[in-house]
Amino acid sequence: MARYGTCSRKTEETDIEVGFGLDGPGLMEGATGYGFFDHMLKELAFHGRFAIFVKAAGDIETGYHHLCEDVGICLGRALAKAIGGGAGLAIARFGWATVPMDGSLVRVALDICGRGGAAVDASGMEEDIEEFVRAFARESGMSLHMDVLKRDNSHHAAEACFKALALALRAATRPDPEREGSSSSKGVIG
Ligand SMILES: [Mn+2]
Repeated sequence: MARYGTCSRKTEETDIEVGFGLDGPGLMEGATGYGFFDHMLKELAFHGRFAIFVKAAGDIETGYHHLCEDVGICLGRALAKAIGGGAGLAIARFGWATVPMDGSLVRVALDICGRGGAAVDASGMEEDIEEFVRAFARESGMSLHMDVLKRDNSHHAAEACFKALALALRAATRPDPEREGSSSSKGVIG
């Protein structure tokens, strides 16, 4: 069964349709209308071997805050659907990665536990992009820790954040064939 989730959401500020697949092919299709953000989502898809689809329109005349946050809400919900609440296939659940990009170094650790939240110390990352990360973690139900340990410039720091997120999320969403049922000792994720 394909591990793929979708989400559509329309507000007075944005109109968004997304899809998130866990099993390849490592491509992002569509566009948000914010070139740098698209660059980051492509990195997330490529290094995570995910399928990300995004169709987004928004009030970018006000800046990119609403757009980034709302794409995060939608992709987070789509990811949660793709994982399926942990009711079916057991997943590794935890993932971590430390990723360099030139002079920047980022550490990400995450737990797909059903209790979404982000502790982000991402000096150098744009606030709008950080807002995406927070919404994505919250709505997908992952506990995410993301720390920029070193930064040379904001582009490299942000890109290393997304590459580290991709590798950690890829590891966490891999099926765990040695486990039957839930990935939690409680019997349910959440
Ligand atoms: Mn780049």
